[in-house]
Amino acid sequence: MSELPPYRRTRIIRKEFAPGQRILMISDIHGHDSVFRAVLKKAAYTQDDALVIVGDLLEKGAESLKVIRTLMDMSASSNVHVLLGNMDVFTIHRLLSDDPVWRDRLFDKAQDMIRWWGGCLLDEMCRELGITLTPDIDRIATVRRLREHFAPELAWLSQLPAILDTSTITFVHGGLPHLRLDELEGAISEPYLKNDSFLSKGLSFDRYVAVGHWPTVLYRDRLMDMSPLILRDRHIVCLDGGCGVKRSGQLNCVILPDARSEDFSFVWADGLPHVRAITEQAEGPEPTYIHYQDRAVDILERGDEFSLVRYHSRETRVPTSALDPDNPGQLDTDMTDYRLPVSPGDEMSLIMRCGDEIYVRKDSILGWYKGDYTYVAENQ
Ligand SMILES: [Mn+2]
Repeated sequence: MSELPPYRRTRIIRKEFAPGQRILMISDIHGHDSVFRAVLKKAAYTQDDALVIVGDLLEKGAESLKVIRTLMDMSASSNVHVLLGNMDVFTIHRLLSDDPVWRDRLFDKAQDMIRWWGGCLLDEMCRELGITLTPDIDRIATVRRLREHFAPELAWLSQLPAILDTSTITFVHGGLPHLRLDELEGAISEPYLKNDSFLSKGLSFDRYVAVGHWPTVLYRDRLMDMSPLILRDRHIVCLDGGCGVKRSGQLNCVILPDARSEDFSFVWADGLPHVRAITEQAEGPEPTYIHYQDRAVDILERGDEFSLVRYHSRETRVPTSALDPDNPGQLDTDMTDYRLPVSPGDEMSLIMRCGDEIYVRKDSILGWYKGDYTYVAENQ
């Protein structure tokens, strides 16, 4: 325990929001600076609002460095609170640890991250210094230069707390076993930051716990709904709309008019093109939701655009492009065949085209639309 660096220990900030102060909570920005700015705009954010960023600022996007600098600036205000997520701690540790295992992980993962997410913090930092990330790069010398040049950013990240505690809401990236926070303080924070499928643990609390980390869509069983989950009986708020983790994701911002209110609302933003429906579409039959954690299928008929598959005794169709080329019989993503109810004028985020249909998100719900549409000039 003694050699644990401070950023891996549970640090807790305690404070009270001012009466009448709006509270905005956002998690899992994951390197999406422009989407973060868009969601603040949609929320009509002002500096009088309390803003809580519930961890995972970094990676799975191409603007991690921008997110760090945006939040460094904003958190000069006492109304802005930024918390660590598991991805942030991993990234900081990879950059700051002298353990070669962690340093190698930083470099070994970089190319995959660039391929999957269009960038990674290491690459962004190198680019700013005019360094090209080649396979034979001198890792020790590179890290030394990055630590020196990005000392302010790394120092800021390293001092972020894991938990923000108030008398009505406690904020933490992953989840908590209980609210006796004194018992958690100073301990390794990883179980509270990387608390997978927190809701499934069945816990409830006597005041609200607001978490990110686990996309809410993973808790849903019928429709692929990315909106926040508000469980009033258990006092849990799940924020993560899957921004960065999946192309179909959205960045949610949950809003409370006052700390003593339970009148939750939310806005969201994404980086996708937006379209407006021209033709009506009736809702389809009972949809099949192929869950990410259970995405094995039997391929019955492979087509150019769509393929017919069997999933848990149901026949459904999936875009052929969603079949994992390296893993026959498995999708490389979650998927639904839901035909959305759509009225002329409805706005939707365009995720992909397949055949003469489009896969969209409308009102936080994923599904298919086969009709005429126009592009909305300005996203948001
Ligand atoms: Mn996370």
